[in-house]
Amino acid sequence: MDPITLELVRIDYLPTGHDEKVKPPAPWQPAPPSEYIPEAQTLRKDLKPLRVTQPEAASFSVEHFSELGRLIRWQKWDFKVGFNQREGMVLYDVHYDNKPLFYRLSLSDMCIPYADPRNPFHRKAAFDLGDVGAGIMANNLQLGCDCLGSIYYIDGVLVNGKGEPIRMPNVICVHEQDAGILWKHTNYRTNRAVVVRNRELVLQTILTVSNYEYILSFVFNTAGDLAYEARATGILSTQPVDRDLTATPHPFGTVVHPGVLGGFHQHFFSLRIDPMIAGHGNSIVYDEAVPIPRDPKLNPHGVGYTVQRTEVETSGGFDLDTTKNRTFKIINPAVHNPVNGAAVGYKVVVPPMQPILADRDSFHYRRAEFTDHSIYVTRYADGELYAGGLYTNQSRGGNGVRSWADRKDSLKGGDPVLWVQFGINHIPRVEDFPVMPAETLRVTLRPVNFFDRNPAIDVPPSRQEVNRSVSLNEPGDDVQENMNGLSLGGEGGSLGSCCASHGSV
Ligand SMILES: [Cu+2]
Repeated sequence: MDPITLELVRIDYLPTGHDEKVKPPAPWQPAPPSEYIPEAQTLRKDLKPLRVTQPEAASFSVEHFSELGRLIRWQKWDFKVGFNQREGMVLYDVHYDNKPLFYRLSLSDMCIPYADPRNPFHRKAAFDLGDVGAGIMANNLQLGCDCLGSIYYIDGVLVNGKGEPIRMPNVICVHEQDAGILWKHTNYRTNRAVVVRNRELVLQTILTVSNYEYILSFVFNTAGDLAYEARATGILSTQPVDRDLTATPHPFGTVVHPGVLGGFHQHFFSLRIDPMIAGHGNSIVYDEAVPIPRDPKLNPHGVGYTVQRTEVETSGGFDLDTTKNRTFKIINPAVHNPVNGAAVGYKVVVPPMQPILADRDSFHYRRAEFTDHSIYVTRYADGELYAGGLYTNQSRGGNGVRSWADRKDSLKGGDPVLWVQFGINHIPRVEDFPVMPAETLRVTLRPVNFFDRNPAIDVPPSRQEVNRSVSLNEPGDDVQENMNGLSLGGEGGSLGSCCASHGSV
């Protein structure tokens, strides 16, 4: 359609076979339904309630530092939370134990380029933040549904298409969760065990962009880790496919239901990290573990390896290398760890990602400037917040993190910004339909020689008096004594003592 004259210009018929040929229109062949709504299912009946209760309320506090601004304190962490139309949830001024860590953290963009090369599918490449907006598409999160336990909700205020302010209720939920064991040791001489559970603070937001959902969270723990988690769920973006084509695999997608093709596509997320590890003046380095050559005196058995550090001195794009355990770190070269003298830092634990498959001359590649490297490093510049550029809609490239990195700015004594790309190549499964179980990805920012010991050493150990867990074993079961959390007797304690107050039982 010509958007000015509103005239119909052309109708594109979809290719529905294995090649680019288009068949003439034919009567629709009805397909059986496949619904995700519970009313359409026979629901299983053997799932018992699992309730999250915090009888003394949650361990975090929230201060309003402005009408909309929130300052959250939890387990030595403090940070400010913002919310905007494009990025949704943003964190500012992140500290641990009053030590500065991050100036600003946000998801900067997303791109989902599709594999089908045929007209009109070749256009499919969604920029969920740049084209649509993670803030404006944020869900109104519901108690007991999207978040369990004791929840604090944060509203956002955005602007609608007429320039009027609109309140976006419950766009961020804040809660604690138990994430299994954080650390444990049993002294094998005394049998005394100490167990500390991994309590996490989660800030979650969910966006719906037509068919798809993204569940996006910042996750803090008591050991100084800050993770960014993305869960992809919702409904695949599908296209019609001929019903008689199931004998051979489709070259550009997976048949997920009769007549329904889930096209291959890549998901790319770009997390923007503006660091202030122990203050400003940070550097980006990567460490690699490499074998050392055989040497008759030093390495006669050929087993030796060491770690080599490379400083990123100019802006650019970088890749992981699992053969070298290449690990990117943000360090403060002016601040040294009191234990070993190393520059204090945080490492970036990023899952491996296949770079964009569209070729370098394609519009997918040119527009999605962040999809070709796991790491980009730029020198801070005002206005450079979004990895795909300011205007992704109909962009032709030339504005985004690849272009900024190409300036080859010196990072010496500078102000680096780290862009961490992660994602999946989504080859759909039948199990992804009619609604997809979440695919979860996590980037973790983890202290390296930042503290003078395990920062979670002072977290109170796990105790049955507090946790009040319940044994499901019947009296007389062989394992009953091990399960009750109380002393089994015996010399120097017991396996059971790990969870009871030491010395009191
Ligand atoms: Cu997908």
